Amino acid sequence: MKKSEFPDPFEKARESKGYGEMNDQDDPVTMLLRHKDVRKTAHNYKTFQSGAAPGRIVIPSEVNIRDTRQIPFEVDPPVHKEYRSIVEPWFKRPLEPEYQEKLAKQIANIIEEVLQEDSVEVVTGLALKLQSRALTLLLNTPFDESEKWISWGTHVFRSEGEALDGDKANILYDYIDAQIDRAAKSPTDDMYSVLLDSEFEGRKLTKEEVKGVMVLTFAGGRDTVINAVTNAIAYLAENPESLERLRKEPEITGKTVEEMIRYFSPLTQMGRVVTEDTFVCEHAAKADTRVSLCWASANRDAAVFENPNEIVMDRKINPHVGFGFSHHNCLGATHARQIMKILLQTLAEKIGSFEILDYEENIEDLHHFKRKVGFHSINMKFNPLTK
Ligand code: EMZ
Repeated sequence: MKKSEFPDPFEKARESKGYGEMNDQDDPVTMLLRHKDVRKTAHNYKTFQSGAAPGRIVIPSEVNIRDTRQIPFEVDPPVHKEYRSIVEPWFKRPLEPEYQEKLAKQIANIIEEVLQEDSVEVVTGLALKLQSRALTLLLNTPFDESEKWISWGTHVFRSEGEALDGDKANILYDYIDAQIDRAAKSPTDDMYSVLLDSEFEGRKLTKEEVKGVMVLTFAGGRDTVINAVTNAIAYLAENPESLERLRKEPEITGKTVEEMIRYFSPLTQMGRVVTEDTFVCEHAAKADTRVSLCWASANRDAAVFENPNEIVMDRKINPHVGFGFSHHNCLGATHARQIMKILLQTLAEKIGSFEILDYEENIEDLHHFKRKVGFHSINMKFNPLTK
C-alpha cells in the first residue's frame, strides 16, 4: 500500500446495514455511515442536538475535561444562528486579498525554510508551524504568539496518542482567559477584542461566551489542519504526476483541495445527542444516547462518489461533507481552504520532488474500525524545482 493511501474502514458496514457502533468512555455511539443519512440527520437538530453537555458531541467525549460550551458549535437553532451571524464575517476575512497575500508569504517562507534542511519532520516541522502561524492571521494577533502555540504540540486536548489530557487543556484555557482579560483592559483589533465588543441579543458577549468561541477556534482547526497539510504533502510526494499537473493546470487547484478534503476527511465524525426515542437506519436510538455523523464514511459512499477510493483531482461534482453539513458546517472552512490552496500553489511553484524517508502512521481506534487519519511523524526531503 502506498504511504499516502487512506483505506476506507467503513465500506462493509456502510453497505450492509448503514451504521456502525463504538464505545467511547462508556457512552456508546451509533455511527451513521451513509451520505444520505448523515446529511438528513445533520439537518434534524430537534431530535439530534448539539447543545448537550459541553464536550459530549465530540468523539472521544470531552465532558471530563471541559465545562466551557464551544460557540456556535455546541448550540442549537434558533440561538445558534444569532451566535453564528456574529462570528461569520470575521471568519470570512480569508477571502480578502491582503489576508491571502500575508498567508502566501507565510507559506512561501516555511517552504523556503524546509528547502534549506537535509530533511524535515513534516508534522511538527512544517504543518504545525504553518497552522500556528496562519492562526495569527485568523485571530489578528502578533506573529510571535505562534511560537507559544507551536510549543503546545499538534492537539490542544491530547498528549501522546489518543488520551485526553486535562492538564494540557488547562494550559489553553488559562492562556485564553489571560488574553480575554488583556483585551478587556486594553482592546486592540484582534479577535478577542472584537468579540468582547460584539452585540448579542441586546447585550455584549460575556467573557465565558468569548472563551467558548476562542476554545473552538484553537481546538477545532488544529489537528484537522495539520493532518490535511501533512497528508496532501505525502500524497504529492508519492504522486509526482499530480504535482506536475498542478503546475500545468493551476485552474484545478480549488477542485483538488475539495477532493483532498473529501479523501482525507480530516475530521472522522461529529456526534449528536438524541433528544427522543427514535430510529436510525432501522436501529433503535434511545433518548439521551449518542449518534455520530461519520463524515469520513459518507465521503467514500459509492452511491454518491464514483471511484470513491481514488483522488480525482478535478472531480466535477463533489458534494463531500468533509467540512460537515447544514447549519453547523465548519466555521473555519474559508481559512482552511485558503491554506490548502496556497500550499498546493506554493509547492507546485517551488518543489521539484520529495522523498519520504520514514514515517509512523496515526491510526484512530474506533473500536470495530481502525481509521488512518494521518501521520504521527513523517520525515521527508524536499528538492527544489530547477527550471
Ligand atoms: C472541538 C472539535 C470541533 C473539540 C469541528 O470540530 O474539534 C476537536 O478537535 C476539539 O477537540 O473540542 O473543538
